[in-house]
Amino acid sequence: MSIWTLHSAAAGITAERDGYKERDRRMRQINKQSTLGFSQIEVAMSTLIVGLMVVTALNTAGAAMRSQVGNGDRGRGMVFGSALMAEILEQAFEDPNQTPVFGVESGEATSPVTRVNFDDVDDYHGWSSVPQDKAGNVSVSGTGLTTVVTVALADPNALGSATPPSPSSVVKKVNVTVQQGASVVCTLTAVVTK
Ligand SMILES: [Ca+2]
Ligand SMILES: [Ca+2]
Repeated sequence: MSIWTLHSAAAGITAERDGYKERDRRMRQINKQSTLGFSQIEVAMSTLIVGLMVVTALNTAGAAMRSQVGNGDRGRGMVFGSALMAEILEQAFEDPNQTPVFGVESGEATSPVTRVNFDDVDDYHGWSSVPQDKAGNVSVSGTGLTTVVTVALADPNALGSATPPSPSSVVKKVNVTVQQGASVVCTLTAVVTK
């Protein structure tokens, strides 16, 4: 083997080794870029997942809080609605002292408006006020609530009807509704007869 041949072989080995080095360098660079890209994707996904978890937790907490507020309003509504209904049911079917009319009779209206002179069931028709007793004392615990009363002659054969086909003069249906703003928190219904 000549010196030239040995030199050429050595040069070939060197070139091949340099080629391997270059390939290794590129592979390391590609791996580094892949690792960097993967890390960025992981961070983005983690941020998204954490964000979704926070939103879900806030929604759940908000729903629980609204439910608690709703239950509290319903409880208060039942207390004031029941008290008002009980007061109405204690009254006479029609005015005991003067010629009965549907609604308040002469001299029963007061200013400021109270129920102090109401003495029959239909005197309460159209009543709408913050919770207060018959004398007009407003209940602090009823803040935010409104009590509304409707009274109407009812058809004993269609008591559930909002527009009774044959209303009787001896049957009255009383509705007491308690509202929180525009939302109804409870409704009580009673039927009274003469
Ligand atoms: Ca009346
Ligand atoms: Ca009356």
